[in-house]
Amino acid sequence: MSNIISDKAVLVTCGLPYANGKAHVGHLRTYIPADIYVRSLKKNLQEVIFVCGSDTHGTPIVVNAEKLGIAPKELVQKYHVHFDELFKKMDIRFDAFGTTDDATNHKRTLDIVDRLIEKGYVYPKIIEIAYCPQCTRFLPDRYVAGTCPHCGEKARGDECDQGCGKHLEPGELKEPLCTICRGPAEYKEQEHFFFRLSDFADFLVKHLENLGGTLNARNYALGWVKQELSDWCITRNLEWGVKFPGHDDLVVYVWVDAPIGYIAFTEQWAKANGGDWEKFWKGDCPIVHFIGGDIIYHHCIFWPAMLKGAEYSQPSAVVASGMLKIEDKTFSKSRGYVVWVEEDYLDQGFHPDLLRYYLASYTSHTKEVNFSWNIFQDKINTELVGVMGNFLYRNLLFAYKNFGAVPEGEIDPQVMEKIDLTIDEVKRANGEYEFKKAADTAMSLASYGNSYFQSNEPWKLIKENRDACGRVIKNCMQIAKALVLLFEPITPASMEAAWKQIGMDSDVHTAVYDEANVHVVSGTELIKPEILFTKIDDEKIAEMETISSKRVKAAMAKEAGIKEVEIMEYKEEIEYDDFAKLDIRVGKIITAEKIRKSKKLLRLEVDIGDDEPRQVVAGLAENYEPKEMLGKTVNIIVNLKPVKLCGVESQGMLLAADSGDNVSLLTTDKEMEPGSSIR
Ligand code: B3M
Ligand code: ZN
Repeated sequence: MSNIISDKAVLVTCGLPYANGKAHVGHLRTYIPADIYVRSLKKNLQEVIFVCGSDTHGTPIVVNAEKLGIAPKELVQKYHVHFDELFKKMDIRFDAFGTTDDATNHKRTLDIVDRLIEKGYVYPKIIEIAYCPQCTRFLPDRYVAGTCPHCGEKARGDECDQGCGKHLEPGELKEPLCTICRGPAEYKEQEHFFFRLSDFADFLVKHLENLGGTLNARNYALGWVKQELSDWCITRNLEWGVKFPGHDDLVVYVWVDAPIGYIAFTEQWAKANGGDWEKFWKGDCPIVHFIGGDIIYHHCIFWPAMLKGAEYSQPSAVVASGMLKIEDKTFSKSRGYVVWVEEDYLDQGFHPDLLRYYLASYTSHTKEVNFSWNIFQDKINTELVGVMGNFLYRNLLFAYKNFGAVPEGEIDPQVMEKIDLTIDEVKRANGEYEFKKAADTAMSLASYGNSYFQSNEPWKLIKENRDACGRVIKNCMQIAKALVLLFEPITPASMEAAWKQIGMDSDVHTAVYDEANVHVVSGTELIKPEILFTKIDDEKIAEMETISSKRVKAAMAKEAGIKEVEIMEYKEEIEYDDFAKLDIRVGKIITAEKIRKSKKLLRLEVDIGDDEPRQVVAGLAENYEPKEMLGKTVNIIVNLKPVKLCGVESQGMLLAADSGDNVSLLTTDKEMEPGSSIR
């Protein structure tokens, strides 16, 4: 795929996190490589602007706020701050980090939507929308759950998240269910607005054929365009969001205003820094989107069509990362398959650089990653500590102890050549979004350094030929300098420390790759080096594995439970008076026996505080042995009309909980007198 090498500035964006929950390692699978890419471009003398922000609209936010009983604004504010701080802690440095609820984004969205309307790309249409008769409201997107019409898996209103991954239009979901009250939903007609996506099919084919980035994004999208594009419903019945012009009861679909956030954040960056946002969005400076592999459709189909329709520039590249899984389950915070960045990682005392290295170097960017604490430990201990850290420390310590400064000597042309080749290779790999290859190549220079040190035996030379020893060490210092520059994009904080240790007083973050060609200066004083990376011990990893596997087990149990209650339909609403008609009392079982001729029925006598016990026939023979029922305190309805079951009169009914495969008699929390009333 083509490298974005440009004499113009490049805009890099990251998919916007929904501001409705905490950051997990799955998020970082996209943001860390994007940050590495940006740092690497800068090291290659490329001007880059890096923007992102919180996605604050849409039903993921409103549903969560509603469940928590707070206003959407309050929810998004909290998580916006969380993400902003967390990215800083992970050394992911955006030039702007806004929110899609900012005035800039409302304005930009309206501008684009108005323009699309003006140009005839938007039309009204009556469609069927899921509606909940219990909650008396329309159910957009995640307010409704059901079955995917394409693959039959459980799905959300707007996407088949556990099955085929397809985007779903309103009205497509089968067996709709309200996610708030869990009752059955129905479809009702309503007017909505559609974007003429189908008009853009030819444009999209051309656009995608020239699109840079990773092949997964381009090829999936080309496949979709070549099938068939249906027009796209761009309005929703919500109060929270960007109002659809002229319709106060409608907002635009979150996938309209969320990507427009990329433009708004560029505008905000421009305003704060005296920059020009139009050179990207109306000019020809390249735009590179980093996204998760699950939102390719939105970025490669909806988004470029919308931009084209409104006469804005389109993205040059879409870089889609493979998803992160935990124990083979797709990361999902709502479902509980998750490793939190804060409590499971940073708060456990792990350095941000370790996770950055692991995520960048574990596997190629487009592949799925199965998060594993063991592999994390192994990669850190053998590579970062064993190869890179080892080379820097042994060389720097030797230099510091024996020379106190960068020694005199010539730089070996072979060493220079190795450095040059490595840098070229790393630049190319990063430019091709091959972050694993870039990390491995950088690491190979550390291995080279170790062999160079080892084979030249400076610890022997220092006794025999101090000058020759100095020459070896000076060459090692040159290798170290190149290594620090190469690793700065991956492990920036550690390389800041390493840069000082090799005697450099400039800022390693703004230093460029070309500096690796500048010879280290003999006589530069050295400070006592410190160990940069330390091994992660087995106990810590065992502890982390326990936390993870407990969480996954709990999530699986929760999922299994949800399936059973989900299909329960709710009965119609009743008045209090209806309830008050029931006479329910506490009773104690004094007799229990099987009824002959029946598998299910038991004959019971229940003391309800009267002179005479009540005779009750209960369908509990498959759940209880008669003798285990004796003496139990129960709840009994005493004013049901008597009925005869298997020839035995039943003068009441016991209350029991029933989950489908389990039945449990209701009893009282404290010892209660027979005859006490229940209300
Ligand atoms: N907020 C998050 C997601 O679906 C969504 C991304 C928006 S990017 C414009 O992964
Ligand atoms: Zn409902």
